[in-house]
Amino acid sequence: MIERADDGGRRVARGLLEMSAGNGRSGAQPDVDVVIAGAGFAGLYLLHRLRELGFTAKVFEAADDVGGTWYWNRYPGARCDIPTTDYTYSFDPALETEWTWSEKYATQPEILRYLDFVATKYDLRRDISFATRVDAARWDDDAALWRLRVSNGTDVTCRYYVMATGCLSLPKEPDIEGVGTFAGELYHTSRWPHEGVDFTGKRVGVVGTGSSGIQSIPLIAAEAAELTVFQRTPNFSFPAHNGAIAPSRRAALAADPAAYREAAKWSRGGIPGEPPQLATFSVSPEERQARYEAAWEAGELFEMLGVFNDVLVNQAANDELASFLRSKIRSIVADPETAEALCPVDHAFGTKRPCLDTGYFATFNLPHVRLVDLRKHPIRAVTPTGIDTVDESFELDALVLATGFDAMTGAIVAVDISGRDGVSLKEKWAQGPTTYLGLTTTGFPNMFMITGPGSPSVLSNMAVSIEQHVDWVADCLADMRTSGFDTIEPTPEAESGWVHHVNDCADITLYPTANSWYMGANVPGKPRVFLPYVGGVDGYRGACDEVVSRGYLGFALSGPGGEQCNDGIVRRLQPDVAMVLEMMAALGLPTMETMTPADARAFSEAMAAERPPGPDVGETVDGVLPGAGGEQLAYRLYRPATPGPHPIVVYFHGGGWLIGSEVSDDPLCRDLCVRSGLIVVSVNYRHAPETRFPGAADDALAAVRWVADHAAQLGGAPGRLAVAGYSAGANLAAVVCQLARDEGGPDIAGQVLLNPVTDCDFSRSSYLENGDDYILTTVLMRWFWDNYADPADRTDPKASPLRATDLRGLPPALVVTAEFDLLRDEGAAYAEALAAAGVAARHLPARGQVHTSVGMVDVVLSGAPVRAEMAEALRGFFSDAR
Ligand code: N01
Repeated sequence: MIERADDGGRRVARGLLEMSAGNGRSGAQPDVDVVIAGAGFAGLYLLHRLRELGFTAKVFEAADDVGGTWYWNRYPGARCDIPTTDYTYSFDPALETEWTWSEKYATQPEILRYLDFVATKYDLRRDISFATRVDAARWDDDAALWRLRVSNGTDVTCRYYVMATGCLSLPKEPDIEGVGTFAGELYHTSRWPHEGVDFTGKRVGVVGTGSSGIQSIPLIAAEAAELTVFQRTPNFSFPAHNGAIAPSRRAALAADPAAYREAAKWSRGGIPGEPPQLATFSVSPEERQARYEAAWEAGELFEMLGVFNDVLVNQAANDELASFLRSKIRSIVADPETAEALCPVDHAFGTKRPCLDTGYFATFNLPHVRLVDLRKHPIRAVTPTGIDTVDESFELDALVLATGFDAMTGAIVAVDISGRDGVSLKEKWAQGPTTYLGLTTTGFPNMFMITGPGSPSVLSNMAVSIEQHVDWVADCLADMRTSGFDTIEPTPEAESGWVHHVNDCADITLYPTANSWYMGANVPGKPRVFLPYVGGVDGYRGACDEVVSRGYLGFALSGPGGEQCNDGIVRRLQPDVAMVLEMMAALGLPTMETMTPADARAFSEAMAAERPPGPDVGETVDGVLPGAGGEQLAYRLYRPATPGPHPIVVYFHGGGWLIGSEVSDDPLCRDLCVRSGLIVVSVNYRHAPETRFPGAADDALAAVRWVADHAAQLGGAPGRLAVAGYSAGANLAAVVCQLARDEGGPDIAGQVLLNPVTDCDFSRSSYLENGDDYILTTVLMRWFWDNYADPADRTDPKASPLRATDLRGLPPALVVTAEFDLLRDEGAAYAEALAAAGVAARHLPARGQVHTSVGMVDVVLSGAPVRAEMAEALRGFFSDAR
């Protein structure tokens, strides 16, 4: 039964009100329940699952037999590069006992034999039409079914249409001039002749040095009389160390197969193992080197990608590993010029699919093997007799194109698919694919993709990801049948939320920096969007499961059983913010309002001691200045490394007027200083409850005046001053701007307010929505206010600047609000009120952030663009700033 959870999302459940005729349907019955395109790993398992569930299903497969990618890619050296113990079905324990893999990385023939064994064991072929393609698929809304045109001339109707067509199945169109004129033997690695090719005594050229090229080149070299490798982009590769299956892995699997498979399902990449904990520069250079060497010896992709936890997010960390890998290439390849040409330098390690090889680099030490660097010597054209580069002609008997695929979307849009209202999928995806969970796409009801764009797919162990998708689809169809639904379609909101999430995950990594097929960059004219989901197999499975447990969140369902739509977005927090919240929840930290102020301060300091320090600035200077009450207030000045004098930003820390000091937002102040190129002076102020309202506000004004008066002594530019602050500190910054306007200066050029407290009203929506779950809670905020100001004082504009009767003439402002912050709405209201009063005010909503996250420098990477805008705004207040 579909659980119809009430999650606060919009939900329409009409029960058994509308029978199929009432839905405007013709009541037509399809030929089969499900059509599956493709009989590879995905199509075979889906057929099996559907049969078990009692659905009728038909598979159409373009090839003459089962196998998918393993049917087509028969080039010499073709193997998987995920350990075969893991690159295997896990759905049937009996199957696992009946099949034993012979090597760490099985060959293509062995994997194809395995798929043949599976097809035979479950008698799958009787529902598969081979040598038959789905050419076109049209959704018939009246009949609520798909009408397919199939290459054998028949038309087929089905209720559900599933594309199990593979991520890397449509070869990229050869985009080398003259390739059709070549009179010798021409091969593409992914369309290799079944009878094999004998290169003995031949002059062979290979274009392409991705996984296919790197696997095949050593074996082609072993036969050919001459081999010329035409390389456009050198690739990172390291030895597969193929051989016997690692005893440790075999033992772990044998000890408890079910637990092993379960661990794979909840791992990052689909192979059991803990995510890396250590950062590259947290260990000594010697230990770093030792770990790199160990990963090199392990010969496993995920060992290298996860050798440290920051390889794919931190450029400096990536550079370090890339240098190690380049040093290995130089140590293997004898000719220094060839070695240099083989060293990848134009992309970060991992951002293009790295390769595992067997003797690839050493092949270039053979006397009959030559590398042509196409960056230096581009191909002019393929000729009937070989290849002409701009400066040389190569005579070839055979030419091998290892030039890759139109990845992830190519095979899907190769079918002429039209959905609701006749919209074609190709048109819908013209700017890049948009999906919900990589499984479905709005406007195309009852269509599913196995490992589609927006799912972990190619970044994971495909076998595990395929099983998860197949299980999700099969379970979904069974749930729908039980509940009387027969159409399912993702809502626009759910889809756009998922697209945001997929991009958010990619944007905090280095992946988008490379011209890779992950980005669609290998196919001329293909839109540049990051295609797979980088949030991990575990995180992804969690999201898919959650969608189901929340009553198919984000899907509209209908059928004889009525209609249902729990609209909503399954992942709304920025991925790194979610990670921080999970880690904090796991620590089970006490809440501050349960502590004394002294304990809360000590706790806060202890937490601050654990965070990354933030970037280096030119210098920091600690000093004191006189506060409003005669006490000395500590300050820390952050000076940029550039020559001054610079304008000055006076900054006020957060902490609910109770907690913190001039150094408590140290990483944020450093970051703002570096990004803006301005001096930042972070000033302490007297805290509540020892000093209640308006002590902090008076100190803030005194500090700003002192800094203005002493700008030259501080090395700053006199008369050029802005203010900034975070949370309660942003409240003080806003208040200071009002006081300076009304009480004789100084002149303030602008204000940047990060998640400001602007009002004492707790009834706004953001309090109701975000008051419990995101660190700054309603009870904590109440504790802050209670300690700071008497109820009668709280409406004073000096405490609640939003309540000022006149906001005209205030300095230009940037107000940042976090989406999941109870202060969000009062911040937005302040920006709006300022703008209404004629102030040049801009509101920057920080999507997916919480109150504390934007300031978490080097922890919450998704906060960086927000901080960049804050710095830009500060700089903009002094448009001629040096
Ligand atoms: O394709 P690729 P692939 N002129 O796109 C070059 C999986 N796989 O078939 O980088 C000159 O990686 C192109 O150069 P550039 C695996 O996920 C797995 O090798 O675009 N050169 C590149 O060097 C893999 O990533 C396994 O500058 C041209 C190469 O051709 C994915 O499939 C085995 C060119 C294409 O590399 C694709 O691998 C094989 C041109 N006009 C594949 N056009 C295993 O399991 C393209 N290139 C081990």
